[in-house]
Amino acid sequence: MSKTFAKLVSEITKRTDSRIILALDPIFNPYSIKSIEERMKERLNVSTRIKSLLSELDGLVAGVKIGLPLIFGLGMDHIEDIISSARKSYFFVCDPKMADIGHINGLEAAQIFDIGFDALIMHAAVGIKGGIDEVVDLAEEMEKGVLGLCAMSHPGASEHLNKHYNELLEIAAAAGVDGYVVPATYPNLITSTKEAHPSSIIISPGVGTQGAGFGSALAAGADYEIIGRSIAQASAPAQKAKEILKQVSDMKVDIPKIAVSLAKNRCVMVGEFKLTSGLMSPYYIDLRATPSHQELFDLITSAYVAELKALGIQFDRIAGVATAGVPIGALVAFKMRKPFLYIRGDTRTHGTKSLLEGVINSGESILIVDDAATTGGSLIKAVETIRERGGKVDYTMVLVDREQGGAQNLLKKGVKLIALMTSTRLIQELHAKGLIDKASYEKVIKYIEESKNAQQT
Ligand code: BMP
Repeated sequence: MSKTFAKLVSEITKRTDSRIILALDPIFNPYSIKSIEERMKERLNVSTRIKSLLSELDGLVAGVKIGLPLIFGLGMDHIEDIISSARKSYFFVCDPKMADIGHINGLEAAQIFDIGFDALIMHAAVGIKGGIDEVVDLAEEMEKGVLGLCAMSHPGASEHLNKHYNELLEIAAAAGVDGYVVPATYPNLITSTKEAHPSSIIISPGVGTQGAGFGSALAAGADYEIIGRSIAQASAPAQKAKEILKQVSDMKVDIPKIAVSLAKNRCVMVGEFKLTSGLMSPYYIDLRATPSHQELFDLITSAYVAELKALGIQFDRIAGVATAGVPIGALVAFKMRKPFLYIRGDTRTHGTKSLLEGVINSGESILIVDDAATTGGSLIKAVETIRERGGKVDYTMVLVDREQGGAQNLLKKGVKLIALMTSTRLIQELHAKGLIDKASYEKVIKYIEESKNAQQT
């Protein structure tokens, strides 16, 4: 772990307030030019253009990632020159996707670090002993960073590499890397990685040209989005970067801020609580009072909106589930300019005896909103009620997934659960902010893990 790299990254990010890492992969093949003299001139031209691009993007982008195409094309001397010309504005990550024996990795890493790169990316698949270890040791000695790659963004990554994600992540973590490259096209991997390694840096490629939405990886828990072609090949790169930053800031889901506000307003508590199911729990989440706390209510409902936009989910109406899901869903629907309806907690004994209040037209797609999911029982009841009335349900959404089988039970009904955070993440944030003590933290995490395991048996 390099404290210097982490400090550099955090200083630059604070100054720029940008979560973008620019991937510099210009379309450039000097070897198509036969004259060596002309080739050298072209290298100089490209290098000058890159320096001017970096000065144009100063303040809009936090880091720059340079991979093998540009290193091959320009040669390391030009790369060194580019880095030194923009040293104060960015952190520089080399992306050789290193995957050799330790000795060779070490030879490459020494050159990469010597010319000024702050960190490099390497495949976790080579393993620690005689693989990653030499690079991590060298990085520590030279105060540089190592980012482990355990999954990739392209579709073929799911054929083999991404199936082994958890094993590879364990290897990279045990090797002592500073962070991980986690694809934006597989957002669940980002969320689980952030949960397992909250203080590691997560950088995510795959947004923009490869299909994931700008801001989607950040919403899933990444620290940075790696963006290449969408910015570098835009006709006005700085303008494009500004547009992306605006889009990302509109979609910002500030989990730590929400967690703190929930605790301060006593919407999440640790202690001994009896749940609706009769089971005891060492923590309690109750969002019924959130409308009484204006700032928190606004923060939460905007987070639902931001996440829905980040995920690009399309629907016709929002249905809230009584009780807490009604005010939350109503405000989310209002903010998104969608019609709202709600599912009652009990059947009325008079009038229409309907569980559903509001309007659904047959075939419309309905997003169901609630505050938290435990086993998913009330959400499933809502799904069934809406389906009986001719509505289509593909998604349900909550602020907190208590990780007690809700997502799995809903999936059995063909419905996906979108959760802004898991209870593990919520408790981690509260512990990190000093709002719960170590003993309570450990007790709650143990309870969550045990109830997860109970679901699996
Ligand atoms: P673009 O935004 O133009 O698709 O660029 C993505 C960048 O991220 C490229 O430099 C690529 O090498 C890198 N990358 C990726 O796309 N997927 C991965 O899984 C890992 C990467 O490093």
